[in-house]
Amino acid sequence: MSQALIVIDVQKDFCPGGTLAVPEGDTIVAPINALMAEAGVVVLTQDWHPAGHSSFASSHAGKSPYDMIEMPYGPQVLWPDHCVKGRKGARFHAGLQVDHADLVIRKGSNPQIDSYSAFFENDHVTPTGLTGYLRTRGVEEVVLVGLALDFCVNFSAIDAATLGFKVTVRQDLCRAIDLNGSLDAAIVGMKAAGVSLETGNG
Ligand code: VGL
Ligand code: ZN
Repeated sequence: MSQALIVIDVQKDFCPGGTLAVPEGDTIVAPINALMAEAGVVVLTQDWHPAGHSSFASSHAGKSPYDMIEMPYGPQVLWPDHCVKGRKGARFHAGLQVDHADLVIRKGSNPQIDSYSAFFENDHVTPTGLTGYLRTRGVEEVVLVGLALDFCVNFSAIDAATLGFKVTVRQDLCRAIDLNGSLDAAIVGMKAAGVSLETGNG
């Protein structure tokens, strides 16, 4: 069965020095490069927001980063401005060997809806198109790595499992934000969805 490696959001803003830095986010770059070099289908995702995106705290008067608000599609964490399309922070980490990619998929461009998952926006209805790409390439199994384990990797893994893909998350090649227990909750949720969490090749 055909397998795809999906590398989630290994971008400057999610690495140390970025505006929404994930601790140790840069330490996974070299081993992800090695994995991409051996993978069949390689997909990179890129968080790609317009300036003033509704997920930014700066877009909401009186709100601070990491506050929660209610959006029409459910609760939403408010983030520091990050991954604004065209700006430096939205670029991939400089060490990521993007030449390995078959497809780069950008998400989060709708000003009104956040998009953690590589498959759907946070309304869980609007598709990114990735499902069709994977299915037409005969992919049945996906391996996920990247940032952040408790947000974009988590949502992508659960959607992939719900869509019927066999899903593995390489936990050693992810790093988490860990906001108010989000990491533990993500692990419980992924396991419940049938995602296998693995470390190394064993
Ligand atoms: C992400 C928060 C906001 C992620 C993206 O890539 O996990 N987290 N936007
Ligand atoms: Zn984002």
